[in-house]
Parts: sequence; structure tokens; C-alpha cells
Amino acid sequence: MIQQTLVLIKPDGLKKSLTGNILTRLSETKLEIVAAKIVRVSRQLAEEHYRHMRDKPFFEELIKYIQGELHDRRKVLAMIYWGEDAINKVRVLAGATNPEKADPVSIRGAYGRITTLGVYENVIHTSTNEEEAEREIKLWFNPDEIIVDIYPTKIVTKEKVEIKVWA
Ligand code: IDP
Ligand code: MG
Repeated sequence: MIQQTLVLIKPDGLKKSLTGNILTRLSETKLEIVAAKIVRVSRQLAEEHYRHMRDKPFFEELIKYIQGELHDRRKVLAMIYWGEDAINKVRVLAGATNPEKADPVSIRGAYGRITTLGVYENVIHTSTNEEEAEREIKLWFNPDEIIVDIYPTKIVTKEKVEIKVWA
């Protein structure tokens, strides 16, 4: 089945200069990148992205982590990978959530670590299933940032919207 999945290179991945390595590993999947951007993650976006974790004792640390406050890199690289069986293919390459339990040749197994404060720094996020992928992709991207039509869209007329343009 053709699917799409959200991939984030988290701030620890960027700080450790792993972007090239991770993209090379992901290219083994033969999936296509159909959207990509660098994002400065707001608290609101972080909380919404990790809303399923809000009752965890490490939630506050997790929010700081994805916002880059633990690594002095206030950005993530957000991408959408698209193609046959995309969700599972990327999940397998990423490896288990806990970097110590992840297959040592997976991305998380090779590059992740567990900090003394307890949050798993596992360098990459990837959606778990189709429902999560849809929720996450719609949270991180607008339709016109994606070069293929993946979910239904509609045209709305917005009045008095202020946008920044080149001066
Ligand atoms: P996933 O990223 O593999 O989908 P989730 O359960 O959705 O895993 O958790 C989101 C993120 O929260 C993980 O990637 C990891 O950074 C962190 N995390 C999850 N479970 C734990 C835990 O038990 N201890 C510390 N950090 C965790
Ligand atoms: Mg998850």
C-alpha cells in the first residue's frame, strides 16, 4: 500500500551532524521525499505532537528535547517520506524507541542515547501507523508544502490575513 510518513531529525541528530548519515540510511528504502523543511518548534507544536505522552513523568523534558533546548539547536528537519509501505519501512530502519534496546545497526541503535534525566534521545521521529501519520503530517505541513496530493484538500477564502513578504 502507498503510504506517507512524517520523519523528523530531532535536535540531537542535527547537533551530532547526523543528517547526511540518516538521509543515506533512509534512501535504502527507495521511498521518495515529498516535503522537507527546517522548523523552529513552538511549545504549542511540541505539546500537540507529543500529546499522547502528556501524562508521562518525562513529558516536560520531552518538550524541551524536541524544542532543542537540551542541545542548543532550536530546530528540527521535518520531512515526509512517501511510497510503498512507507510507515513500516522507516520504522524498521529507525529501530526501537529505547536506543539501548534498538537493533545496533538501526538509526536509533547506532546514534541514540539515554540521558541521566531519563529522556530517550533517539535522533529521529517517525510515525507509527496511518492514523498517526495523517495527524502528524497535517500538524507539521500545509498542503501546498507537499508535492503530491496525499489527503483531501479544500479551497477557502481568507480575508485580512497578514503575511511576511520580501521588503
Ligand atoms: P516513538 O518515538 O518510537 O514513536 P513514543 O512512545 O511515541 O515513541 O515516544 C515519543 C518519544 O518520547 C520517544 O521517541 C522518546 O524520545 C521519548 N520516550 C518514549 N518513551 C520513553 C521512556 O520510557 N523514557 C524516556 N523517554 C521516552
Ligand atoms: Mg510515537
